[in-house]
Amino acid sequence: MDHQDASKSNFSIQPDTLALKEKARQEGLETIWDRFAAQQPQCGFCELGLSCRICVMGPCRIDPFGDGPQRGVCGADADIMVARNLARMVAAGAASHSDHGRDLVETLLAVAEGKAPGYKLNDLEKLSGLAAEFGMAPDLPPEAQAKELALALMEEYGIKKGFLQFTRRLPAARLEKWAKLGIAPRGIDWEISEMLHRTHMGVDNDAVNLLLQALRSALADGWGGSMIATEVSDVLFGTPKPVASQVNIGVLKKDQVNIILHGHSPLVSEMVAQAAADPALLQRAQDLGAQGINLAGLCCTGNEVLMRQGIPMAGNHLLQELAIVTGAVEAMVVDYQCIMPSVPEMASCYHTLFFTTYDKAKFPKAKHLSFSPENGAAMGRELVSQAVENFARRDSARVSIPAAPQAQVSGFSVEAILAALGGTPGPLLDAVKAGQIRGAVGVVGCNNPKITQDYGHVNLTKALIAADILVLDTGCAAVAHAKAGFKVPEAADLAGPGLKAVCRALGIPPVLHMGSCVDNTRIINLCAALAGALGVDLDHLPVAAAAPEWYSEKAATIACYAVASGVFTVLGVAPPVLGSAAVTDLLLNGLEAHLGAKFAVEPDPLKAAALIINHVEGKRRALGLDAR
Ligand code: BF8
Repeated sequence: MDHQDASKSNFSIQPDTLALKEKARQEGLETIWDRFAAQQPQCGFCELGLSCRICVMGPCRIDPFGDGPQRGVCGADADIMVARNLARMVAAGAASHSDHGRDLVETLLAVAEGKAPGYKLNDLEKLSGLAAEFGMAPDLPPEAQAKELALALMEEYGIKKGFLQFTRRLPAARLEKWAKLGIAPRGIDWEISEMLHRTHMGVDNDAVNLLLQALRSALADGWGGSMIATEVSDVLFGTPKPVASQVNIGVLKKDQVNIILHGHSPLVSEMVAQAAADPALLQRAQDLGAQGINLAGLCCTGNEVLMRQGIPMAGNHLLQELAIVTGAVEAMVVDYQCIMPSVPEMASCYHTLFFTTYDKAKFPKAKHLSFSPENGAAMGRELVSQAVENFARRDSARVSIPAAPQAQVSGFSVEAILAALGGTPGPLLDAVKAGQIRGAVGVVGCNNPKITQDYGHVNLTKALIAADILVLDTGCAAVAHAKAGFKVPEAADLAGPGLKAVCRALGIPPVLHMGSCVDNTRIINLCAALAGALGVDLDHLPVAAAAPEWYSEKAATIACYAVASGVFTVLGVAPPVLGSAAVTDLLLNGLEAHLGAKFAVEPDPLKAAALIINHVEGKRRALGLDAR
C-alpha cells in the first residue's frame, strides 16, 4: 500500500467500514481489499505506463532499466507508449462523463416533447439562462425553449460548431492560451474519437502532440459533457440549495425498507425517490412490518440526490460491497460507473436485490430493467415495489448497522453560494482580498485500496481549512469529509481564525459540498466567475485542486481539464506515466509556461497541503495581496 497512517488499520479510517469488513471476513465473503492483496505484486511495467496492448502485434513492454527491449514491436518507444496510454485513459474518462451528459439531454428533449411522464422542467430560471447563452429568443414558452436547448446541446456533441458554447464563460486570456496550443475543444464526441484515432498504431507518434489532444479531450468534458450533465440535471431536478442530511452506514434503518441508489445519474434515482413517497407503496411496506421506505446514496448518484433532495449518503466508493454486508439492504439500484463488478455477487450472499437499469451497463446476476425517459417513472415504482416485497425475505439475525449517522449540510451549487453571499461574488472576493480566506481548493475524487480509505481526503482538508483555505468538494472526497464531521456549521471551529469568522457569519461549514464528479464543473464555473470579477485569467487565482485517493479514468480527465483551465492540481496517486521522463516532465513542469498550471504528485496529505498552501500564498503575492 502507498501512504498509510501506521497507527490505524491499513484499510480505512472509518469505523463503519472496518466493522463491516470484519463481518464480511467472519462470514467468509471476499471484498476489494482481499482482491487487492491477491493482485500483489502488481505489474511494474503497467504501473509505469510501459506496457502496450493497443494492437495484436503485441502485447509489448519496455524495460525501464534499459537492459531489455526499448521499443515495442511497432517501434513505439517509452514516450510514445506512455503518452498513448495516458491519452486513452483521459479519452475514456471524457467519454464516460459526456455519455452521462447525453442521457440528460435526451431526457430534456423527451420532457420538452411531453414524452417523459414523471419528469418536468424544474428550474425555469436556469433553463432560460441557458437558452439565452445559446442565443435563443427570450420569449419562447419553457417547453419550446427546452426543445431548442436540447437540440443545441446535442450539436455540442457533434462537429457543427467551431467551439463549445460553455467555453465562452471563460476569460478571453484562457481561450487565447488554448488557441495557441491548438487545444480549444470542438465537438465533444469529436475530441474523444480523434483521441482514439490518434492512439491507433501508426497515427500520432509525438508524445507532446498526443498529450495536447488528451488535454483537448478533457476540456471537451469539463467545458462540455460534464457541464451539460450538471446544467441539464439542474433544469430537470432543480438547482441545489443548502440542505441538511446525514452520512455513513448509520443512515440505513433497521426497521425500514432500505434502498441504495448507486452510480452517477439522477435520472433513475429521482424517479425512485418520487415512488418512495407513494402512499400505496408506504402502506404496503407497513403491511409487511416495515416502518417506512428509506433511501440512501452511494458514490455520485448518492451525491446527486443528496444535493437536491437531501437523501442521506451511506458511503463512498470503498463501502459499496460492505453496505450489502449490513444485511439490511432490500435493493441496490445502479445506473452506471464506479459500480464494482463484484457487487451483485455480494448481493447474492444476502437477500439484497441488485437492479441494473441501463442497457449499456449490465451485470451478470443482476435483475435488469431497461430505462428510457418514457418509462422512468413507472420503473421507479416497480423498483420500489420489488424492494418493499423483499423486506419479507430479510434475515434479521444477519443485520448489523455498526454506526450512528453523522450530520452534514449539502447543496452548495454556485447559485446557492452566491445567494448566501447576497447575490454576487463580491463578499467572497473581499474576504480573500482581506486575507480572511487565503484561497479555495477543490478536494475531489475517489477512494483507492492503495490508500487507507479517506485518510488522504480527511488529513489534507483538515490542514487546508486550518490554514484558512476554503475547501470545495465533490465525489467520494465529499463523503469522506462529511463522515469526518467537516460539513456542519460547527466545523468552523476546525478552521483557522479568518475562515472560521467568515463561516460563522454566514452559518456555513468550512467545507462546501458542490456535488457529484460531473459537478466539478460547478467548481470551475465558480473559478471563472471569480476570475471574471477580478479581471484576471484563472491561473492568477489563489486556488488549487487535489485528488488524494483517485482511481478512475474520469478522475484523470478531471485533473487534466483542471490544469488546462489554469488550476494547479495535486494527485495523491501517481498516474501510470513515470516510465517516460519526457511525459512526466511535461506534466510536472512543461505545461506551466503555456497554461499557467501544472500537476504535482504527493501521496502524503500533509506534504500535499504544504504544497498547496505555498501555491496559494504565491498566487496571493503575485496578485499584490498579503501573503504569509
Ligand atoms: O464520479 S469520485 S470513485 S463515484 S470516479 Fe467514482 Fe471516483 Fe467516487 Fe463518482 Ni468520481
